[in-house]
Amino acid sequence: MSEATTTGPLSPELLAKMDAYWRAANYLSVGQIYLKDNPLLERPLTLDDVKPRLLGHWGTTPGLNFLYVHWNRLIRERDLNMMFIIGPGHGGPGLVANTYLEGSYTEIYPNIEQNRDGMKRLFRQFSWPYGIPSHVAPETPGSIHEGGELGYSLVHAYGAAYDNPNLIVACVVGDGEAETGPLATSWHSNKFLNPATDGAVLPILHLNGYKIANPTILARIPHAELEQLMRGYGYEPFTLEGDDPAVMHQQAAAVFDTMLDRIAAIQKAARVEGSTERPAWPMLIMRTPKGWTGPKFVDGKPVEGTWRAHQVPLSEIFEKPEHLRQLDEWMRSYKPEELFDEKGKFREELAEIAPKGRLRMGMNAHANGGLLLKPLNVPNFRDFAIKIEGRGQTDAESTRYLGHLLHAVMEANKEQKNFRVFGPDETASNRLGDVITGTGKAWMAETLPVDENLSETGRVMEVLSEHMCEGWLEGYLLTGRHGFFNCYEAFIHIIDSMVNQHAKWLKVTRGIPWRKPIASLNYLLSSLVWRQDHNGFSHQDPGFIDHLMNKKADVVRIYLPPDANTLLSVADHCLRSKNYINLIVAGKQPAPQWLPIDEAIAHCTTGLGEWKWASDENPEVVMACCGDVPTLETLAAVCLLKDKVPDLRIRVVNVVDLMALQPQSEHPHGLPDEEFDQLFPVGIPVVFAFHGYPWLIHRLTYRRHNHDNIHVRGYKEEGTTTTPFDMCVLNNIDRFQLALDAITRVPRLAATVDKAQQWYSEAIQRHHLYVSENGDDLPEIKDWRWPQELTR
Ligand SMILES: Cc1ncc(C[n+]2csc(CCOP(=O)(O)OP(=O)(O)O)c2C)c(N)n1
Ligand SMILES: [Mg+2]
Repeated sequence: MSEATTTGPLSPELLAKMDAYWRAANYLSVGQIYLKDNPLLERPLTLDDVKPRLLGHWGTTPGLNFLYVHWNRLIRERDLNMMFIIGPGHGGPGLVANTYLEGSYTEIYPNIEQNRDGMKRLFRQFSWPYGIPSHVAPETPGSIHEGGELGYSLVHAYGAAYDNPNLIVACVVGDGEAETGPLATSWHSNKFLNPATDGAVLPILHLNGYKIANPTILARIPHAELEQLMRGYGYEPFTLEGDDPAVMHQQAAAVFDTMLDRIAAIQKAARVEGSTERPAWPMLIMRTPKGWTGPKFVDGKPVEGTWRAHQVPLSEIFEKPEHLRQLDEWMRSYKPEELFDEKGKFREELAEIAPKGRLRMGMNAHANGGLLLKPLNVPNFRDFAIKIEGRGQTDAESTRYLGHLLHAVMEANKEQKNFRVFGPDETASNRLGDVITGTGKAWMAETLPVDENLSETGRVMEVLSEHMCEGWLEGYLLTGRHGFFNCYEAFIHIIDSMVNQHAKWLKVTRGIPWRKPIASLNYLLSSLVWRQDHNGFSHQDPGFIDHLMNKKADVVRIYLPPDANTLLSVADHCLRSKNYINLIVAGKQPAPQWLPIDEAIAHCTTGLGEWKWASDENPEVVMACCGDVPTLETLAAVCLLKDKVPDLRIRVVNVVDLMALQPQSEHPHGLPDEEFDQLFPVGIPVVFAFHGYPWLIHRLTYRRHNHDNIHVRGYKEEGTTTTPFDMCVLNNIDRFQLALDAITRVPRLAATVDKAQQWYSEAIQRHHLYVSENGDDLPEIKDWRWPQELTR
């Protein structure tokens, strides 16, 4: 620290303590990366003290530690409710160090005591087999953001801040992270944040200049251009630049005081004076060296302030005695003897500058959202059911009924403000418009008379960025609220990677007793592959189901309700559930309605079952279906078969819960083998029409006794802008194909297969000619209804 007396808001005593606190955090961070013994450096370091594998990231860590100690001062002085989200989550040792220093780590993990032994264990466990991960993981107190996959810090921060008016979410954005698509767009989240009813996000662009091996773009454009960029995103940028700790502490304290005053003024204007202006929220550009306070040179090459500081700056400890010596010198430069007493306890006079109790960032309840989770009020979904008069006789847009329910959910939770609906500009298109009319859509930007339903208090969040929708929702859920994401089926893939990370988070938190369950992440996918009448091939991809299927069975649920009442039942279940990722795939186009509400509930409860009203006793073939269009085609195929082979005994089985197909050993929803065998008797052929890629059904049923007899039709990547039925024909999931499949698979009909093939070819030819000529499906296809006389 420079000897020069610096002026600023910090008294010399506080400045000295804050600097010591920062040194302690840096010391503990380096210790975690390197040491397995000798934590207080009570003797010269030897190779025996050093971990065999040096893993972790130093470069970003001192900057994070610097911020932490400054947040601590602000929390104490201003009594702030503050959370810290760290984009470069590889700075994990910093958060672990700080939560240890403030005491929250030991409270949660009592074996990591505040003494020499505890410190040794703290060091040893880091990046150690069965210890703790190198990143800001679910194991880290005070975190909701892992940060391993870069790009989502700012959306998570905003998601946490919405509807939390008293919360300040400090968010570090790595300057490399800032290059990612999701991060680049997430600055715009401020157009959706209402200073009157939401909390504040305090973004810090951590401009340490480098990524792993390259400079960052934002560090290599003129400062004025960077400021303009931030202004263009609607922020008021502040800058903190330098590397002399004493000067930097004073300047940081001054700039943070100003920024928090700005936040307070913005909130006062909105909350007391009734301003509805979109404010320019403060953000900080923090230009400090990467690997600040670390080794300046290693092997003659510059390290501090360069990309070489990214991971482990002295990496050849076992090969080069000079590295060991430098490590010893580096760690001693923090003066551990001034920071910890002879027992290894953090000195009282330093520890006391941290906030206490729940105000400590490691203990902030918002970062363990399950603690704050209030159950969602879900009105009785039966009240929104569609009345069924005759199977398949009425058409309805199933998702519209869900829209009614979501609207009611919104109303029922208006007071507790803990439910939002997210979507990339498709909520109305997905026929969920009812939910919008109630509360409006969040919007703090300009409005014009032509706009509809935009409101600064809107609770539907629409932005054309699946990343933002996903990230906001995750942040919202992780801080103890509820939500619902609706998206076109094909484009949900954009967030494949984000949902991976959320699934990992959920998996790990299940094994952490102090992390309380949070509300499930619920997706509705609509605008489905089979009905892309005006969009075509680019909009046809049901593969998100396959993607989610790879996740842990205890985290993922996938439902394909075939009509409105089953959709309502499934949605009710999902909205009430915890700690899952629920995927609901349901159509928005007018489609036949099959099940009265009571039957729908019973069907969804088992997840799959025989539709007795369409089935015969003692079946020779099982016609199985999953998804709304496959269900329609299957029932139409049954109808064709009844005409062609009147004595053929058919069983119709519908699957709502895809997971039920798996054996119980693979998934808790799996149907017991005996029940599966009753439904799909061994030796009886199954013609299975599936909404998605067909191979998934094989994967799920691979271990079932009758697997060899299961023949699946599904989407096989044949698509274009064509009629609904032609899409089925292109992918061989149409009624004619399914009927032919049944005839082909039933042994007693072997002699009729040739004739059936002939009939199939003629039917398909007729279809082709008609659609080519008329641009629409044959009336007998379009207007087909389940014949009432076939209902048992
Ligand atoms: C999406 C993604 N791409 C690539 C990586 C690999 N990676 C890890 S750290 C890093 C550099 C990060 O640089 P920056 O955000 O500036 O962080 P800092 O300099 O603070 O370490 C990269 C590319 C990643 N973790 N996530
Ligand atoms: Mg960087």
